[in-house]
Amino acid sequence: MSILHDKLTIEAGELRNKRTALLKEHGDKVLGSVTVEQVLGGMRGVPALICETSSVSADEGLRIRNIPILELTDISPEETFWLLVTGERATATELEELRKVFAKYYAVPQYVVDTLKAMPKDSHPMAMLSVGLLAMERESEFRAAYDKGAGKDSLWQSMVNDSVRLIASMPGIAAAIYRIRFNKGEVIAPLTDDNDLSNNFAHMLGVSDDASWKELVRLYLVLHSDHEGGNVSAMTSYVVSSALSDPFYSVSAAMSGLAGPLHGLANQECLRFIIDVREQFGGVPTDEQLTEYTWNRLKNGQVIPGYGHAVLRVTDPRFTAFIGFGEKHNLQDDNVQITHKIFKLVPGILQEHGKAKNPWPNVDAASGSLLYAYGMTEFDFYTVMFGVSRAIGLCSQMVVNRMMASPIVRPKSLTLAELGR
Ligand code: CMX
Repeated sequence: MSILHDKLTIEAGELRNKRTALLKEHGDKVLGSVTVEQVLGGMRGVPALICETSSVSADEGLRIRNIPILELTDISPEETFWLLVTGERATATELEELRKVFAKYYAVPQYVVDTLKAMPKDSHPMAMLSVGLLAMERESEFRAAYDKGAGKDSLWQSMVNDSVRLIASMPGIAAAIYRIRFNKGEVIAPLTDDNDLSNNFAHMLGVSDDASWKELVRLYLVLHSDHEGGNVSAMTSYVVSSALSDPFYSVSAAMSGLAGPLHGLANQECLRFIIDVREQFGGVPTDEQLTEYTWNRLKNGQVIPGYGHAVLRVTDPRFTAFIGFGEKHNLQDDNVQITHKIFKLVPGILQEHGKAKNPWPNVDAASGSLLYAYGMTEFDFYTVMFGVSRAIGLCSQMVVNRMMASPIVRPKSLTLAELGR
């Protein structure tokens, strides 16, 4: 992947120098203290990770390389990858080159398709995604380079190659899962006359020929790509790859974390919630009906999917972008209307309920109703769409960490008795 290698070689040296200088000059500086509440509370807010690719603030949300996500809603997934990994906007020539390399890998190896076909018919699509990636691990150039004795300062190069291969293969793996798992007919081959990643993904899914469907797939892949380093999927791939496991292992593990209902599966759960509401009330409920329904759910100890966030304290800008897409394309079916009504009522209810620190919607609250509107009604699949996008950020973070020659992750654990003392 010479075009990226050329771009990143100087950067890799600079990153390693910066890291070494920080360690040497400030290695003993104290960043803060860790409270018992943080140890018992999922390490919330403990500053313990480096992430160069993106940041998430409580009052604004996602910035990719310091650019607010709402300023990036017109770019492609390829541009997103380039920006995440290099910190710069790609030129037209760089993008064209990158697309050519990606396009080599849109067709998924037959053994991966066969592996997916061999899985039981009731396998969760996310389990299939993790397995599909693990099956591809034998393709890893990173592992081959390590086995041949590549030094730690050069390993990032084979990690770039694996990342490109993995990101480019994800749409084909995901589309194959969609078609196999939901009896959609034969797996569809990639386009021969178009190198664009999201166009190929939209085509291989076989859901719709509408130009705005392609636009939604593109937007979806950009918006979910990265969300700094501390979320479950990013931290999982960071920890796994810190052991020098290659990107296929690391992203497969991250997908298993993304499959959790408190993380990526929330978009599936969100649409299930919307459909439950629609079925219960035979359409769009009144405000009173939805309020009562929401309270019953909360009293039952269930969360409202798509609402709340560990970091954000405002409406997720990615939710805003999806709502904007629905409005631009005049999507107004019952699910979309219920999504709007939930947004109108649920924040107030969650505030009154008084538990959630953030009553506002996250990215998952709107995306499902849009996919559904285009005919992708199998909501068990939605987290796979998320995963295809998130792999872009996970790989970018891993490449940058490998450029820095980051060490193996090994925090200290305590027993409850030790903590008590
Ligand atoms: N509905 C009901 N209760 C909620 C809630 C919601 N949407 N969000 C938070 N709460 C509750 C928590 O369950 C917690 O209750 P307990 O004290 O009984 O355990 C309390 O409010 C405090 O939680 P918090 O500090 O506000 O939120 P956390 O950082 O612990 O968790 C998150 C964040 C996202 C897991 C949580 O808001 C949630 O479960 N939301 C619904 C699921 C969801 O949308 N997940 C997707 C997140 C985006 C992503 O990662 O992809």
